[in-house]
Amino acid sequence: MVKIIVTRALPEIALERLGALGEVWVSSYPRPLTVQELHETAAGAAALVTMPMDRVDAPLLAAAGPNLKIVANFAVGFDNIDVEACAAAGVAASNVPDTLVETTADLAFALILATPRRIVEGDRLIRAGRPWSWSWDFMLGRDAWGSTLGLVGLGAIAKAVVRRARGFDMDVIYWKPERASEALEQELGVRYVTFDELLERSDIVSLHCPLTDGTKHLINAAALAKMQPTAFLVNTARGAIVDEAALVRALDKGVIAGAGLDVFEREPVVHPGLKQRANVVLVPHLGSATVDTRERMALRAVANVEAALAGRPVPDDLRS
Ligand code: 8YV
Repeated sequence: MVKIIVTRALPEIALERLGALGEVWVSSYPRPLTVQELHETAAGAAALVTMPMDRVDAPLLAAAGPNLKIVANFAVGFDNIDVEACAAAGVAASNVPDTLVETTADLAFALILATPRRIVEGDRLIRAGRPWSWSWDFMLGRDAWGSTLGLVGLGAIAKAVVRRARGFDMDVIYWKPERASEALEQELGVRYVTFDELLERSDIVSLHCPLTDGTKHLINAAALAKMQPTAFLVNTARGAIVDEAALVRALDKGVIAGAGLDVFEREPVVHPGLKQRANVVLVPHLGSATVDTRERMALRAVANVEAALAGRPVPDDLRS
């Protein structure tokens, strides 16, 4: 019987399907496996179902050994996977595209609304039992409707955000290294701008790019300084795209007006300077966290494992 390792619990429906393929070991730890645990449990495995916090690199592939056919990541982002090392080892590497687009766009939009409208801050005020009464200038925020929304990236999630932005009469501008086709820009009703223009013009900057060597700390002190003091930053992509220390300094100095963050540089650790600020909305990486979406993601990861173990082409193989 082949050995299948699942590094963190998954929906039962997915585990049942994996059970039909081989002997399944599922981590019961309420935390990611340590590197040592990951390497030890992977030994002899034919398939690894990994989470975004698991580092999949040459040492892990070596520790797993020659039986390994696939590393199936339970996430669309795959910055945790050294795809070249997988290719060199003849191991398929897959993600779960198309499974969480709308759900993550919902969360991004929730932050796009909640941050400028101070919704979480208001909730905290009431729960803390602090006195309040309506007055014309009580807890004024900024309009999200009709604002200029700047998207970094124009992938599937960004496009789903654009569709939502239409209903809020937003002017959507975007930047990514390679400009999209004119036809797509027209269809979506978005305008291409330079990175600097995006920072300068946006009322809300929302990040929708993968984490790569090129995007690590893309939003650094210099980038933040180009944003308007009334502007907000929203990140539902990956924490390390933002230099968190620089963001805290920018918030302290009023360089920008606030931030809505679903992802962090050193999850689950969150910079203490962010936790202290009322104008920051913090969400514990819930972008894809709905019942239906997590099931869909798990079943998609299982489908990749099924294909690899049957010797069929892996639908979401990331190797080019
Ligand atoms: C979570 C994500 O990481 O798919 C991704 O890349 O960031 C999220 O969906 C995933 O749900 C695992 O917790």
